[in-house]
Amino acid sequence: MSTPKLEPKLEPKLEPKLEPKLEPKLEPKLEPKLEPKLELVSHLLCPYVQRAVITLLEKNIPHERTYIDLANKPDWFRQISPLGKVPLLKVDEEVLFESAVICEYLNEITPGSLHPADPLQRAKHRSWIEFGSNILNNIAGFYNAPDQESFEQKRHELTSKFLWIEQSLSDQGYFSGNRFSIVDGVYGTIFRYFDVFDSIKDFGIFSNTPKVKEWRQLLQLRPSIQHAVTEDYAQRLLVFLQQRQSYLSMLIE
Ligand SMILES: N[C@@H](CCC(=O)N[C@@H](CS)C(=O)NCC(=O)O)C(=O)O
Repeated sequence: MSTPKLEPKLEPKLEPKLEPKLEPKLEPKLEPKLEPKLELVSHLLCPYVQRAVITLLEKNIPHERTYIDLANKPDWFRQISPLGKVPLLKVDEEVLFESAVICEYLNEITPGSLHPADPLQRAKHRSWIEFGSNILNNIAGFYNAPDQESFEQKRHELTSKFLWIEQSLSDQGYFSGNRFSIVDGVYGTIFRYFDVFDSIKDFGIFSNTPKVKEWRQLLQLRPSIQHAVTEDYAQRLLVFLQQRQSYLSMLIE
């Protein structure tokens, strides 16, 4: 009897388990992120320009400033300024106009914020910034008033505007506490007018607003506010006021 030939028991051949072949993951090649080139088109006396400069300085943002003569606007400026006004911010090839928009943009592209985090508080700051623009119109009315009667009326308007501010100010230094915000910068540029008006005469505009007075003094110390204008700003403003041929001009000796 022949024994059946035993076939050697073959282990099933294990194919090595094939992992799906992965393509090496290609990371998008990171170009070094270039900061946009910023150029602020400015005017030496413009308070709206100063708002943008203060934001640039507070946020330490590299930029260039180009000053133009608004009485003789260059063609290149007319071609890129939809409202014919400064400030303009050139961002590489793009152009932004309106100081509020420019300040918000600069605030957003950099770390930290010069606005409160809370939406309601932030909206309130924006309201009082708008109020600041309204005060600037009153200031223009004040230095352009042709006679004593209209001058007194403008003086009264300014006094009542600051009574509103008195009621809205915090008790802790800056507008809404101990942190400097865009709204503080806006009023820093407004108070700068009064430094020159005070050199002409005491018009008593802050007589009943002790908190505003203190705030004004604090803002005078802020380097960004100090450096938002050239050193000859006060002298330039005085010459500008003299040229108004207004009631105030006549008070300048
Ligand atoms: N709402 C504008 C106001 C800017 C503005 O009035 N700028 C003035 C100079 S302070 C200006 O350029 N005026 C044009 C002109 O005088 O022709 C802003 O906030 O940027």
